Amino acid sequence: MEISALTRSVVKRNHAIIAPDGYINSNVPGWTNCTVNVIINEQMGARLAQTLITLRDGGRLEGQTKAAQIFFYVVEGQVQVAVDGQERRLTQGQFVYVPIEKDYLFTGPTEGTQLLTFHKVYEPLEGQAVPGVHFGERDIAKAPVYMNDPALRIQELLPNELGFDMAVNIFTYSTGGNLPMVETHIMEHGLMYLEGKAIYMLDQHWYPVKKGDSIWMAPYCQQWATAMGQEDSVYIYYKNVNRFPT
Ligand code: UGY
Ligand code: MN
Repeated sequence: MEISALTRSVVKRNHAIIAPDGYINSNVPGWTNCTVNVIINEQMGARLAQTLITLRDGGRLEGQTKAAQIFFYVVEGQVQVAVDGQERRLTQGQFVYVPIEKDYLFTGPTEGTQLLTFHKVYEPLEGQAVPGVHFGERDIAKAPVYMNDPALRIQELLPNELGFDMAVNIFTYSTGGNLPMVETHIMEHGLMYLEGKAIYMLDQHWYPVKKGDSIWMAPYCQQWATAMGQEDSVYIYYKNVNRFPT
């Protein structure tokens, strides 16, 4: 029998593991017929927000980005999207990046469609155009080997251009793959595991994690990870990039 006083979730000063067992729903104006779990946001000290939206039949997300850009990724199911005059049906593994000050509308989801979002207040850069709407999809063929280790592959989902101040990448660890070093860096991360299992080290604490779990890493939170089990271990992650270290 499970004991309800236990969870794998932890929330610390410079990192958090958020497992789905502790989710409590939020209401977001304009987002209807859905449940919204705000997994990461400024209340925990973060400079990004990360949510998981689960849409029911008839679910609808209508709104306008303001100071913050929003990246929407289809974790499961499918949904119709209209952004800035462009319409598409997005299916599992596809995404849309909605820049600042754009209207968006998501309709007609299949029951249980799940969207993961990353939100960041946009920092303009003199001489660089503000990015436009961007569609794309997960594709292992577009994921080069990382640091000469064939067990590690990273796909960059957004263009690697100075106009973008956020990156969203998919990191695939095959069996036996691990980060080649403990990373210590100024960039912040939000992530969600899409597949498999792993052991993550955060600020010298060790955590077992699996599909559906999310992690927040503040700047300079030391990090290392290794895949566990027979399946690939895969996560999608946010990173702030391309701006001066003020
Ligand atoms: O891009 C990164 O910093 C990445 N290698 N970090 C991580 O996966 N924890
Ligand atoms: Mn990192």
